[in-house]
Amino acid sequence: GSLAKKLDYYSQFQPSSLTIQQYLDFGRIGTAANSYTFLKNELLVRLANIMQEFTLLPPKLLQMPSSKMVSNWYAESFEDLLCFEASDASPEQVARFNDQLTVVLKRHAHVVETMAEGLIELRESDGVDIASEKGIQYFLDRFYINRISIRMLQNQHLVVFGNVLPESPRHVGCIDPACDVESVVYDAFENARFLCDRYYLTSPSMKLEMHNAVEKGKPISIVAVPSHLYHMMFELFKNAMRATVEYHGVDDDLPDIKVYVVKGQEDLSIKICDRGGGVSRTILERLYNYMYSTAPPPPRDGTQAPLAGYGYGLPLSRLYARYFLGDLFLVSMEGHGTDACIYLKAVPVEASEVLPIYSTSSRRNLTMGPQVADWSHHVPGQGNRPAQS
Ligand code: W6P
Repeated sequence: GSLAKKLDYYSQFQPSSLTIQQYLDFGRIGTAANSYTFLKNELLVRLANIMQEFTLLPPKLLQMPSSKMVSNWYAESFEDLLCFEASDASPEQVARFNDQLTVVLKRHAHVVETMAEGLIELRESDGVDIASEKGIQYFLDRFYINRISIRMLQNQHLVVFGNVLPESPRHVGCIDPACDVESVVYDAFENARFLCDRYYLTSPSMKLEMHNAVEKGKPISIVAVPSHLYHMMFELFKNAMRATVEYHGVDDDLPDIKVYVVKGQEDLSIKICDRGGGVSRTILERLYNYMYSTAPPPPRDGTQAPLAGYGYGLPLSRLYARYFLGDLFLVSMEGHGTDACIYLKAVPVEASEVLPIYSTSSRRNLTMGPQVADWSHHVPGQGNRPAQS
């Protein structure tokens, strides 16, 4: 139909990735009309690119009711925004567009939970083979970073040109041009500690060291989306606290969680070190795995949910870091503890959006069947198998 034609059309274009500096400049000197003209096209491009990839998911997953629901939300939003394709940038159209964006944001509010239900449905219906699992992992990383980017564009427009209020007068949309890293760290720590105390009746303390290697002795501030940084820190603190309390026991003195924040010429680096006994590399790998980490939601019957459920917190935190060309790593020593590192671009013109592009190589990554091993090693329980062609 005509929707499929439009999808084909818009998915031919690559998304235009913006730097955090461009978001900032546009929020300061841009006009509602310009923002509208850019957005109505860019949102269709970003939606179309990921909708094409959606169709390449394993058929079994696509048939699940939850996946169908999510896919329908994307189709509805794509259609809703297509209505503005040919219209001018008059104040009336811009106002209508803003109302539409609000509807779209709300429609997609529970995409992550709903996709997770799809994975549970899939796992319960039958086992998932390794190839589909790899495809799903590859897809979800791209799908969620695409979603982060679309919500960023919409939020930014609605705060700057619509009637959504900014967090503070300093904010430009959801960007803080002078984000005070120390206060975000304390805020995340205190809130994680509150949950930890409530659950275990104890919690470790934090020792924080700040080092500004660029402007010596000055507080560390960067241009950033504070909610993204908070999300990552809160997640890492919950995990570090859980490991610490569970490893040492609620009756023992708990070793501090050590945090280092360093601002260099290029990178803002944050390291969170716990002495919670660490995890093996086998388990560490699983912490980022959507399929492994998909547990039924915590009980809503008054029994307390665990502090850190290893839900999607870690894989999503890594996507928040990667979104503007940063990254997140976990380094663990089984028997000792874990270091979590976040890197963010310290220079706003270098912090550019990382966006998935629909292409032949993404198609290949999603649809390739199981590959024959090209490294030999012993797989426990399988013995030595005859070589495959
Ligand atoms: C652990 C496992 C983990 C994940 C993320 C952050 C910290 C930690 N500590 O033992």
